[in-house]
Amino acid sequence: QRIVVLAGGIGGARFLRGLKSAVPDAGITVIGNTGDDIHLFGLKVCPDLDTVMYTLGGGIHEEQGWGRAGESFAVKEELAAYGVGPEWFGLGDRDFATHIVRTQMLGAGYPLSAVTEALCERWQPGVRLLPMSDDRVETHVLIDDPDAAAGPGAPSRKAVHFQEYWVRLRAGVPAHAIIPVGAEQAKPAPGVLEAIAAADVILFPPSNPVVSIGTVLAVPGIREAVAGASAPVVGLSPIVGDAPVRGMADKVLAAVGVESTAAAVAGHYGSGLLDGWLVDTVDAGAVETVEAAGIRCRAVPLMMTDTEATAAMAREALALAEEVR
Ligand code: GDP
Ligand code: FO1
Ligand code: CA
Repeated sequence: QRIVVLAGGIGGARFLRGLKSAVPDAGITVIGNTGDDIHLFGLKVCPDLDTVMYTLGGGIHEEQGWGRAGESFAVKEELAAYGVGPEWFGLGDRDFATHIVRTQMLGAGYPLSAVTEALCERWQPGVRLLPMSDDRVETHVLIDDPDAAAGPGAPSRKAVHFQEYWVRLRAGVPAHAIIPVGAEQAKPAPGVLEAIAAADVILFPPSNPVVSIGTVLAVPGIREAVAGASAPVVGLSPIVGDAPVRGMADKVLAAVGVESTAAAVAGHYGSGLLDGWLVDTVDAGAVETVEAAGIRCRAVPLMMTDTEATAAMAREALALAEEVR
């Protein structure tokens, strides 16, 4: 069975661990979000690809959900002693090695897809991990400019990198727009469209619908390929009880005018994209609304408390895919 999963970081990675456990013999291709990528200290950091790679490869910091287990921060402290920031982004010593290898290979001319494959040689995630694109795409967020000069005609807003909005500002200021800079010119990475076309099932894990899955879909050709695929497309809601299970997805949903409910997120993807949608049992009341929108919907437990609970979610998603096939 060939399964394609569009994934962000933590929500995607944890779901994938359950999916692998549920169907150990499946061929899983992950199309990872690279809109969160950031250049720091001359190094290219790919948070969502690394979160998937470390989680499935056994190197993740489990409680935190991102970064390496057993991490130390000597390099960060030394950089700070030179007054070199940003101090708000926590790159650990072990993690730094990944970014050094990646940046060195990119500098030697390898595309990100080849570099990711090389990094996965070590981690053996047990899935084929593809970046959505080899081209640079960087999500920026339009916020109010606190330093804006007053007066008519003066610019009052500015765009900041997604990580600055998410990590430094903790999504605590209003976001007026989410812009995947470079997406329009980006091409899907080699293998992405082929995997979607050849898939038996396409899954949207409970990843952020705007800045994770939304960014993958913003690469021209990917949304069209998913919508046109012969495989059923089934998603799992990251919103449970009208709030994100973790993180600040409600803030970026508001920025694109979508309510933080399981039904609204399904409607945001739409029946043009989704054939099936899973909501948590606490949101059973949403099933009717989603089905009225032309998307088959079931209410099942959606809390990824451990691998077995997550595997059960994956089995439910695959069962729903069979129903709508
Ligand atoms: P990020 O890139 O690290 O932010 O991770 P993703 O985009 O892949 O996933 C983030 C989303 O995962 C958040 O919006 C959470 O609501 C969702 N999430 C995290 N844990 C769970 C869970 O146990 N169940 C569900 N349904 N969603 C979850
Ligand atoms: N998230 C934080 O909240 N604070 C950090 O300092 C931080 C550092 C970091 C370093 C490497 C990495 O791969 C991820 C890191 N993250 C950090 C997580 C990451 O920025 C976010 O989870 C996602 O990109 C948000 O979708
Ligand atoms: Ca992310």
